[in-house]
Amino acid sequence: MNFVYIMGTAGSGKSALTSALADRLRVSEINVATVNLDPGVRWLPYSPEVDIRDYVNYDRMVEDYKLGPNGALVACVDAAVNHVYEMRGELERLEPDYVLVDTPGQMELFAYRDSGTFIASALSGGNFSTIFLADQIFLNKPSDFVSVLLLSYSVHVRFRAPQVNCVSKIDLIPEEVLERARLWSSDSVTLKDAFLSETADLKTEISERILDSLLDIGALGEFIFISSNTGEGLDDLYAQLQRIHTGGIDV
Ligand SMILES: Nc1nc2c(ncn2[C@@H]2O[C@H](COP(=O)(O)OP(=O)(O)OP(=O)(O)O)[C@@H](O)[C@H]2O)c(=O)[nH]1
Ligand SMILES: [Mg+2]
Repeated sequence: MNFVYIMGTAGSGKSALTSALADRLRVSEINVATVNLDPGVRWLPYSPEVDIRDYVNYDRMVEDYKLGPNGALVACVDAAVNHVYEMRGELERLEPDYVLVDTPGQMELFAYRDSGTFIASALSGGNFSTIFLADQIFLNKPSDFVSVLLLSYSVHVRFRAPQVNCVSKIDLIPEEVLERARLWSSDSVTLKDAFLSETADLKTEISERILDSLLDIGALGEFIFISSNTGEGLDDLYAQLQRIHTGGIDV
């Protein structure tokens, strides 16, 4: 079982990608299972084989402990730690090649808390990669794109797993914006020039050092531009996952 954790900014399209990527893998006759780890979600665009909502009850957390919306989500994810081996048992019975895991909307809930990294590791038995998904709105300015690098790198630091960075919803943006973003993501000199000309009036020196460090450590990596609505980029994403998990060979 190869696990892929789909993380990213709120509303970036994680659930839509879980659904679209599962469909794409099934076209290639790959046995896929999907997992929902968002305890608070009301509706999903797919039917998860394993669902955290079968193990923890968000509404009851709110009522019983008088918690706010985020406090209840935190409590649910913490409580789910006790059920991780039951969830794994459910998956083992299905014997999937790939398990796509949809994570909670509030990224920090899962990515920046120990219960999240514990669940990721225990559920997968350590065999997992991460997808970091950022909404296309982060392509408007170079500084927005740099903030995506910071966020995606922070996820990588937490999980220390092979990671694929993606920008979602590219069906919503004009071709020239997409082309400019492809350039930023593939050519660090272009990105740095664009970033410095935008931020000339801000704390440029600090920002430049941060960006230099990110580029030095390879945080730019490879970006895949996708749309779950049109399917664009999903072949590239699938190929990248195959390279990570099976050395490029079909499972
Ligand atoms: N146009 C377009 N809309 C998309 C795409 N992917 C997702 N959306 C829309 O974006 C909204 C959020 O999508 P979700 O899949 O729920 O995003 P999410 O990251 O799971 O959201 P949270 O779990 O609440 O953080 C929905 O209205 C989706 O229909 C896409 O590729 N193109
Ligand atoms: Mg979601």
